[in-house]
Amino acid sequence: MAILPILEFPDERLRKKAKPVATVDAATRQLIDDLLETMYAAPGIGLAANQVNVQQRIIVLDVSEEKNAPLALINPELLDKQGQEESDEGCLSVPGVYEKVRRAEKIRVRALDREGGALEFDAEGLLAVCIQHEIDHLEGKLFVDYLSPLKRQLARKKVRKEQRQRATQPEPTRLRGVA
Ligand code: GNR
Ligand code: NI
Repeated sequence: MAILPILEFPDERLRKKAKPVATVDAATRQLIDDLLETMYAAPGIGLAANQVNVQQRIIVLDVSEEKNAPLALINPELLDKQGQEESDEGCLSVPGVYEKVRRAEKIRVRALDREGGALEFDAEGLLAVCIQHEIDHLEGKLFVDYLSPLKRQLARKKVRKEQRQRATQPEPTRLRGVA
């Protein structure tokens, strides 16, 4: 297991479109374990592989209160979207920034699980928000792309400030999570 460094806005590597996973194997499962460890450590409720510079279509999530419901989705696709809802979002790649984003309220998702088996399910609430946020990452899209140019500029400044503060703070007191 390993905690991997998370890329931060405006890193251009976050803009690459991640590639479909051709075969789900032991290396895929190892990567999923590392993504989950990195997500829990941050702490966050979701993480996409390309946030740690792995350009594969894999996302992990855990929206449970107890942080005991890890979910890994490989090659996730949105089959259907219904309704609209606005909620506050944060992103581990845009530390310190929280803004309202409008997303579909209910979604139908198709993906492979960590054994390579086919999954299809409906999601709503925080899980639906998080899955849409993570699939956006796989497309090279960030939640700040939905904001006005002014707010995006402010987000950029805020990330720089966070990075500066982190550089002058002792490691154990670092708090970067957004969960
Ligand atoms: O930890 C996270 N919290 C969160 C809150 C509201 C909407 C989306 C998210 S995802 C985020 C982790 C992250 O950046 N995943 O890519
Ligand atoms: Ni994110």
